[in-house]
Amino acid sequence: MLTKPLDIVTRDTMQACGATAALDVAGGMAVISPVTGTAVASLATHSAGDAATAIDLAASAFRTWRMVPAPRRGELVRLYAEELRKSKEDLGRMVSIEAGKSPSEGLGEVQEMIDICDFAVGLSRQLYGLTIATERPGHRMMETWHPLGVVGIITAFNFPCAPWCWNAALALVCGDPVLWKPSEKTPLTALACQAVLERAIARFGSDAPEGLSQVLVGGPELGEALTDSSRVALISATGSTRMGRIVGPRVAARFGKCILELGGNNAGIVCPSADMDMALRAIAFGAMGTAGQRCTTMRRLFVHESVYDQIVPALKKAYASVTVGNPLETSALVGPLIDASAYESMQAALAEAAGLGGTVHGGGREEVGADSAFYVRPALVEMPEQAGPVLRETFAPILYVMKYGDFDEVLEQHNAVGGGLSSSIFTTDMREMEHFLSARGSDCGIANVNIGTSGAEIGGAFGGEKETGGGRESGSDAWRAYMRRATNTINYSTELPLAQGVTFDI
Ligand code: UN1
Repeated sequence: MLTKPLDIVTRDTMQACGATAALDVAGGMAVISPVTGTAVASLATHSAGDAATAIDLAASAFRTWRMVPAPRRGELVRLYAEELRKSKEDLGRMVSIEAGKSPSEGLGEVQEMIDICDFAVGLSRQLYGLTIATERPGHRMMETWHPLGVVGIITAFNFPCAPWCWNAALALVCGDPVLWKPSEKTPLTALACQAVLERAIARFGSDAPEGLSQVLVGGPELGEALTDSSRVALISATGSTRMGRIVGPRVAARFGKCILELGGNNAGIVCPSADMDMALRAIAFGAMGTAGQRCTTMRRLFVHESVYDQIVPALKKAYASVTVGNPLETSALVGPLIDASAYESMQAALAEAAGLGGTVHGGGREEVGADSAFYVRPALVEMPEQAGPVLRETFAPILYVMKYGDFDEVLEQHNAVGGGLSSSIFTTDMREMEHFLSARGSDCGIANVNIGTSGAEIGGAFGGEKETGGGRESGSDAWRAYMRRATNTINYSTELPLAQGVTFDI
């Protein structure tokens, strides 16, 4: 049991991070912890006017920051990684309080922030451009990467800090100030991350301009202010496909740039040759971890008919026995849903699945503490076919299981949904594996073999296709989205030959 009420634990944790925001503003925005379903803070919010002022400040910070050498910018991110290491326990606890994650998953999210900072520090010396052969004698052609401008970052409740940091760490080394609009459900974690960054900025010194990183707390009007401002060069938005359908066209209308990381409808395929024990454990984490509230959560499972009676009973057992409980007071593997509306969408999807002939195992409410907290037993649903709710993302722990016979057909079924984020195959057959990873295989941004759909490392590019939005964040060459490319042609000869053999003699 916690020795203090949750609002006091919250206050202590925020203080330990160095966050000074008033947490008890009369009439402010209530921050509800899904752990208890009760308010842990009441925060002042920003207005659209405040957002405009923040954009002004960020735009002026850009003028300074873009001229600071990239390796020096990397030094700020290096200091941030140091501060994050010091505050890892506290930030992890904030994630657990606000998003309801188990301590291990809360800490894991902070570790993702540390990892991307380390990556970005190295990157600050590797923002390479190409040198390109020219057709003209005495000429040289090259690409230069320049800072892009202010980056607006919109994040979702389920990962209240890591996706911000994937964006912010890269943006900062690339020379871009950041403006963060966190989910209204998880503003405290954002304020805590900002406070920890401010400690790094204080150590870094005066090269860091005022307004280099700012947080905007409040409702959708703040996201709109960022989306619609021509002074915000890039919007990186993580959240639902519904949100992406609003943000994408608005940013495109002003020719701004966008990175969209939206919903997924991620599937696994269990082939006859799979290592069944390994598959079982991977599916359990992928489908039930974080109470099914990851964009990478496994939501569909195709099982070959020859092994269906082997793996499905084992899965049913795991679903019936997995521990569901208060993540701050027990070692439960599955914590709460974020709120009542998540619970209602889950129940609606289960009822719809049953109406289509699905057999639902689990999925009911578990009494854990107050009525205002929504804990559920994860649901395993055996479906006769891929239809109804199986075709869409319900942000809750529901795994729809279907039988397959033919490998080519299952690949078609796998790709026959809107989401295109993550995917897995469980097989020890090399041909199946390679087909799954080939051009006619998984159409997702992430395609895995013998691991689940979730829990990606930061070193790879993260994101997906189709209704997932097409953006890529985090590792690999995702940094290019935060910079603008200039192609430079330099003539060091005494002649002026024109390309393509064109003549123009005056
Ligand atoms: C998300 O759910 O928005 O791959 C991000 C994963 C994590 C990131 C999830 N590294 O599950």
